[in-house]
Amino acid sequence: MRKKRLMTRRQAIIAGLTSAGAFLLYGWLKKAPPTYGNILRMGDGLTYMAQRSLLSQRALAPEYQKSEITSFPVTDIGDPADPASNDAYSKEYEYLLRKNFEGYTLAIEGRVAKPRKYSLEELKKLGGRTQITRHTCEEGWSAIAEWTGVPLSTVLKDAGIFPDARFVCLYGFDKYGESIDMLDAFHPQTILAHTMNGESLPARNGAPLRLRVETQLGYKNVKFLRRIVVTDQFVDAASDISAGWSWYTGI
Ligand SMILES: Nc1nc2c(c(=O)[nH]1)N[C@H]1C(S)=C(S)[C@@H](COP(=O)(O)O)O[C@H]1N2
Ligand SMILES: [Mo]
Repeated sequence: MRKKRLMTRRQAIIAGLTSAGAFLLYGWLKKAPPTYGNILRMGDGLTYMAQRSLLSQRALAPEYQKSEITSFPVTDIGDPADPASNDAYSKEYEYLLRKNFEGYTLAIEGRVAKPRKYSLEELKKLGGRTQITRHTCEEGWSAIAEWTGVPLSTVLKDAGIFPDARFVCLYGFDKYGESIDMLDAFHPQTILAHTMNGESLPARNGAPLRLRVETQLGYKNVKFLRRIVVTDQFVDAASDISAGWSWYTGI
């Protein structure tokens, strides 16, 4: 009688360990970054898995006081107000900039029930969030600014994303693109910013609309937004301008 009970307990422990192993393996697979398997993007593995395991998925990036706001260096690939400075700036952007973005729209398409275009006014009516955060560029500088914009989650919900949606690709008027996963897209500090330090976004900081994704390094913050595409599978939206950096670099 006693022996039988012991056996049962041992079996239970073995069964428990086996399923714990399976669970861990499953957990690991779920934390593998979407670039998994791409040799050039191997560095994503460590950061993605470590961050996704260690941090609460809702952890907020630090927010600062108005007195801590700093200036932003001019580090861009050219001045969008002077499209001749770089052919990445399209004629379309040049035209909109000259008209002070009258008639500008942001397109949202892909895995959404209502693909559509939003004017800036329509976006602003959806709601807003203001945050003073630190932008950290992978090239080694950082700067603090106050950003106001509409949460990306609000826009995604308004467009009616399908349950199979997994990634959000964001494209600028220049030849720049990035994709983020749904955790970053639905992060409360992930906003489409139209206002910087209380004034409409200056051209060089991404007018009329830029992404602020405070959980990621600088280059994920796509400026001059023109189009958002929701996908059900991983799309490495990085262009030749941004492709040199890891897909995922959580901070
Ligand atoms: N469309 C677009 N977005 C972009 C870039 C770009 O060249 N084009 N550069 C990225 C990089 S590397 C950084 S550090 C920030 C710089 O933002 P800032 O110009 O407001 O300082 O924008 C990011 N977003
Ligand atoms: Mo950057």
